[in-house]
Amino acid sequence: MSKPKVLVARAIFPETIDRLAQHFEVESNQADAVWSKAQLIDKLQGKAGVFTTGSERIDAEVLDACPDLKICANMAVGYNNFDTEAMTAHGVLGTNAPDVLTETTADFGFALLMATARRIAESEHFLRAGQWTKWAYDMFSGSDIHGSTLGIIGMGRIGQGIAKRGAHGFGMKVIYHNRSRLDAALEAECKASYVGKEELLKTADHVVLVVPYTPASHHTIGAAELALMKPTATLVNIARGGIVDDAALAAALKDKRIAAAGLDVFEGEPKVHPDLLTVPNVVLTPHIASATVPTRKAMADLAVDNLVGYLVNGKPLTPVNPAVLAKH
Ligand code: 8YV
Repeated sequence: MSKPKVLVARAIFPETIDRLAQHFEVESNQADAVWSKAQLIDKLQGKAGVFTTGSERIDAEVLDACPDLKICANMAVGYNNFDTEAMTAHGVLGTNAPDVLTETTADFGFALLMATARRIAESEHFLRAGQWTKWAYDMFSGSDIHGSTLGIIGMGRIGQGIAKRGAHGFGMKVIYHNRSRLDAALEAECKASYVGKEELLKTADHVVLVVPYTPASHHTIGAAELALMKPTATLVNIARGGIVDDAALAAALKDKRIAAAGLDVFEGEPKVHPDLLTVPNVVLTPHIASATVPTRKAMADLAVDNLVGYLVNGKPLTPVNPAVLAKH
């Protein structure tokens, strides 16, 4: 019997390709070409599965044009690149890569918070530019992390990881806002108190965003929300581009309406709003929150496990639209 065909849409670890090749006829993109939608559709012809990253949009147009497709396995916990409604309607399963990246991403969220509040990137640029000629009492004074109030918007697994780091490691008071309140045991574990969004924005010294991107979470932070924040506050976005109105944020940073921001994700990335590139009080990183070798390998492995689980054994591990399974 011939093996099912799968496409790997982006360059990935050679061992990931080797694992897939044990079960499938694999077409890969190790040259890491950036495909247009038409090219993706062309490559998907005859493929039963596709290994995607957050960069490949799977929507009704793709699905209509690829009738053989059965599963899209995302090497990402976020899956806003999937039109899950259209996928379910077409009987195409989507899977994501949760859990394996939680601690690594929480580490990074905390690192970005610290770099932002303590002005690490800005001061390093100053030093490299040869501008450090003498010490000064107010040179790059930032804001404290320890003992301050950490506000987390989006209290899923990664948000909880950041809460624990803040509360247990740095003695922070943790407040959070989420679609639904955590149960009492989890709140106690995270030492976190539930508050409304407005109260969080008004009282937090540091606001960290970890919400999934949906039409409802688009511009969770815009000009009105930034206006509620303390002028000394920092904002960190490790969630998705589009959760923050980047133009409004750039204006707020320029006018010092908030102290600083740390951004790992951007509206329309890899493009970055030009005004963000010119303000000094922002730390910018290229969507690397999950980027450690073991974690990226674990994410890739989980995507492979989902492809094998579904196409070979009929049992995917982490489906995002399980309604497709019920149809069988
Ligand atoms: C990925 C991410 O690296 O998991 C996610 O949702 O944002 C990142 O960890 C990125 O989406 C590429 O797949």
